[in-house]
Amino acid sequence: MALELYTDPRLPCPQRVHLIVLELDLDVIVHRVSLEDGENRRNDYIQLNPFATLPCLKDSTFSPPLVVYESRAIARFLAARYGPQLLPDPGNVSAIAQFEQAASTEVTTFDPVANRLVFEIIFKRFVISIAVMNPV
Ligand SMILES: N[C@@H](CCC(=O)N[C@@H](CS)C(=O)NCC(=O)O)C(=O)O
Repeated sequence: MALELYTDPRLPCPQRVHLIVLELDLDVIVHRVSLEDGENRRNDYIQLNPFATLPCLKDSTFSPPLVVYESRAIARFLAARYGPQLLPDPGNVSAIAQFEQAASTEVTTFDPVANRLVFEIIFKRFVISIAVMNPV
């Protein structure tokens, strides 16, 4: 049980991590966490990720096991640990600058717009149906 991923592969943030898991052909135990059933708000999951969001990774090759949440942080960690060929050479500052530029553009320019569109077009109806099924 070296690598365990807490996820729902249908969702966009977890998909960032699934992409790199596939790219590196990593052997990962997948724990599906249902947002619909509130499994992300259970105590055992909050212990792993206090923000109660997906995805979350546990790497038991560390002692104590390393737990990482935030999809981009997980992706970068997996690359650094298991696929450094995906990252710029640490001695090549211009390659690092271009990598960071692209990563920053994704977070600050692309994602805020794309995320909202994906929510409006795809996920809003699910959120509304969950709220209807589970009134406060
Ligand atoms: N910035 C975080 C966002 C994580 C996030 O919001 N994940 C969504 C699924 S795409 C989630 O778990 N939402 C449940 C909630 O906010 O209660 C990341 O990239 O991992």
